[in-house]
Amino acid sequence: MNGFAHAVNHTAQDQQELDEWRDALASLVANAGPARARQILDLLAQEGSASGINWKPRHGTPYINSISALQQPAFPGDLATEERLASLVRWNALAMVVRANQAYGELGGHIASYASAADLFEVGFNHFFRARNAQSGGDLVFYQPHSAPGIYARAYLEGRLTEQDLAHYRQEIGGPEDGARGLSSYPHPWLMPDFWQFPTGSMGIGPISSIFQARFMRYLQHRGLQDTTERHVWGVFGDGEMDEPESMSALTLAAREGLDNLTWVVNCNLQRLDGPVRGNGRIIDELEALFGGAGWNVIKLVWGSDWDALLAKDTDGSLVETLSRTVDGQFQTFAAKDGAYNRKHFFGQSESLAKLVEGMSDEQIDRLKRGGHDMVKIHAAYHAARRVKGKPTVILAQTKKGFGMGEAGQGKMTTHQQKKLDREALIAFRNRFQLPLSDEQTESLSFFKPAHDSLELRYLHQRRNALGGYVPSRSQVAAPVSVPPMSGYAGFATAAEGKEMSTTMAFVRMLTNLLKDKQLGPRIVPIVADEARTFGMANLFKQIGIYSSVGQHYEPEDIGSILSYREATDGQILEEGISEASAISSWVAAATSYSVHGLRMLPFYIYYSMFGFQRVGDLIWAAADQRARGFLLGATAGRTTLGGEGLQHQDGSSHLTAATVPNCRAYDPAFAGEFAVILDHGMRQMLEHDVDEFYYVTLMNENYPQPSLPEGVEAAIIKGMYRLQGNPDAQVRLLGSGTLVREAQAAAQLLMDDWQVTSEVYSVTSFSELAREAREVERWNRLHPQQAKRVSHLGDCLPKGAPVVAVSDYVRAVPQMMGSYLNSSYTVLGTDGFGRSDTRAALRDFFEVDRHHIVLAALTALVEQGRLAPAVCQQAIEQYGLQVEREASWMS
Ligand SMILES: Cc1ncc(C[n+]2csc(CCOP(=O)(O)OP(=O)(O)O)c2C)c(N)n1
Repeated sequence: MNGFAHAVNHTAQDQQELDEWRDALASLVANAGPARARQILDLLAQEGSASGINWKPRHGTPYINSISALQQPAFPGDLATEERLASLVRWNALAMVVRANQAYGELGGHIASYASAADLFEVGFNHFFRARNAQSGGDLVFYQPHSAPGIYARAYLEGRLTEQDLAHYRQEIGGPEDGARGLSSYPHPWLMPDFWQFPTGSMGIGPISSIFQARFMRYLQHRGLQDTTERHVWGVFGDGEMDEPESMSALTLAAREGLDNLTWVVNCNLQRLDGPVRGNGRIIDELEALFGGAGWNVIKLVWGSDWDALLAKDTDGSLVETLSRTVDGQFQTFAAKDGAYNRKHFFGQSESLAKLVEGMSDEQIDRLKRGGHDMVKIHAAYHAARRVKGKPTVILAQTKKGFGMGEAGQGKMTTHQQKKLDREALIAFRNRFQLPLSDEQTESLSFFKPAHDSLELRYLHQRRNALGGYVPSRSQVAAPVSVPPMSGYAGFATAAEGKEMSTTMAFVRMLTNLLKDKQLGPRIVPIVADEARTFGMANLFKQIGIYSSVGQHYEPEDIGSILSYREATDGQILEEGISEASAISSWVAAATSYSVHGLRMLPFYIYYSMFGFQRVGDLIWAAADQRARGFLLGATAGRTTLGGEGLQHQDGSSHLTAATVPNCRAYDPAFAGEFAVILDHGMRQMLEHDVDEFYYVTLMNENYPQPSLPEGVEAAIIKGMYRLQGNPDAQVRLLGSGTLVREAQAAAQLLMDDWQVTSEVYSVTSFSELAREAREVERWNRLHPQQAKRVSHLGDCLPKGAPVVAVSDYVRAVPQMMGSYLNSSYTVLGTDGFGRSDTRAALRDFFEVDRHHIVLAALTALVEQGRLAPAVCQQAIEQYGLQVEREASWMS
């Protein structure tokens, strides 16, 4: 019985007509089957809109389960044992959080989220989540982050974590000191590299990542690199988490790509941190419409088995109708209150409702389960999801936040942050889940694990064996891929002999060459967010094709051209459209393939540098956590080099942010030859030497003559700087990075020609790498006062002596990060302030990073050292026509 039928006011005659139509549908389904019924409904829908009736189907169904009791398969497990196991996991998870907070109040942690998700996870662990092993690649599972205590508690029962480990939850520093593992607050592969695969702690990142992992499995399949047909991606996320733009932004892509290898379970406990997710509405309805509209298969898992009997008795539809108009804020209150309250305030709303529960005790009403707490219903939903073809599935599972925490937390506004339970609440929890614990064990929060040969543990291991092993588990075994010699693909750059090109052009040429390498070529994954043409990569469209799961169903407009837009199922380029969040998620999927699929891939994501760390910085941070390996190429880089594009496009800060990511190696090369060295080094580190780091390199669109690489500078380029010209006895030392090296070189010439000052010029390829090593050396020297002092590369290049002037196309803070490690006078010029559109020359004058300002800075430093007369600076200002009363770039 459908509650919506009652929305129309009608007479008895109308009712009869409605009943006839409904009976006709029922007999159609019974006699001709659901497929025929769907066909006829489709036809009616078409007629309904075509004939001017102007009818559209609602994007919603009544507030009941999508899978009826009749459709659900028999539960294949031992329900009682699984429920006992779930209760134990619940207890150990709770004990872990409460114990940690009793010992150290500041550690934090969550109980209520896992309490709501426990059954959703347990059914997955016992029946669906397959592990990777020698025979199969296994499933990928994204865990709701604040459910981590439950995942640890299960690993404890499985014998993968010890009691000592649990006792060191959120004590990642103290744990190892006590001979235990410290357990991360949330899933962090960086901190628990053999356990967690995917970082999900920042809301929204898990959802979008799971889509692109599922998509990448298809990519590997279609390109013939790996058979991923049997593997599945599972994601358990929060209903509040669905608020994040990242959670929602790739839903249509998942449907378009037909990702039936993806299932999301949205834990709809109707609460987020502060309160209800949609107090005045219903999040499940909203998500049903949204996912359904995007093309997903939607399974609503709203009510547990006990409701089946009530719904069967609901002959006048009043139960369904009442459920379908009760808002979430009210459902939360019902969750927080006992059976007597629910009898009075929910079932007491009408006579027919009250009748439904007449024979039930308050206790029984209290125990009426929501769908996400009923293993049989959960199993039915997962089972159906795994059988759907051609689209991803979302299971909207209604649960109670803090389920089983009783008065202390279930459905309470404050339950998210509840981490302490008093004696009474603990005993109530023990009783509620029938835990085999004495009062004393309960009060002292003892962890509990049944005997090794107990029915429970034998069952648990047997289930995991059947599913191929234990999850979560992260591996890092993948055969190395050898990198071809640089001379082959980058000889044109290392021996450029003054040929004009931009570093972006040089990159594209190197990439094109590398793609032809038999071993490495197929492992390369070029990724763009609708900017391939901007970076001169259109030639690759035809050469290697753009990946499309369906090929190309149209004749491209430019079919005759050698640059023709070619989509193909085995296409290599991932063209993600105008979504940097999608593109970086795709990059992460490829950059973690060595671990997730045991197959080393090499992704190059090239994008407008401004739309990287600034726009999707948190996704990059998660990539770092996940030990991603690949290249991020910030193109059209440099606040004064991009020219006309202006304030929102000119990047002056990405190198500052990149420097804060510990395993990101960031470079700002000036010349194509320098870039070749960085590319070669990075590829060897990641593909041959198994180092968990990734590379961020800025590329520019300014054309200029490219010098050949001087001999023997490779190691220095990687360390961050090398001498381009001049001698160590010069009066001043000039450092430039990126395109502004050329301004430094021009300034050296002016210093000599106009002021007879000698200078030494360095190309700084990475201020952050120089600073990192100098920091390390400084620390070592401080901690080893009696040993011979170490010297950093920076110290080697720039010993105490002549003044140093540095210039970059980034904010001053970038070169300043190495300032405290220098023993000489240090002046920094940079591009602080908002960018704006103009010519490069005008911009470099405006930001005071051009040759004239470098000369003035060098002369000023020499004056301050008493080596030149003060009047020299004034002369320079006049000679070069420098504006002295203009506001600073960061003020205007
Ligand atoms: C990007 C981001 N913003 C905020 C948070 C803080 N935070 C952690 S959990 C949470 C509420 C989650 O609610 P929901 O997704 O509904 O999950 P529940 O705990 O209710 O199952 C918030 C706001 C975060 N982790 N990440």
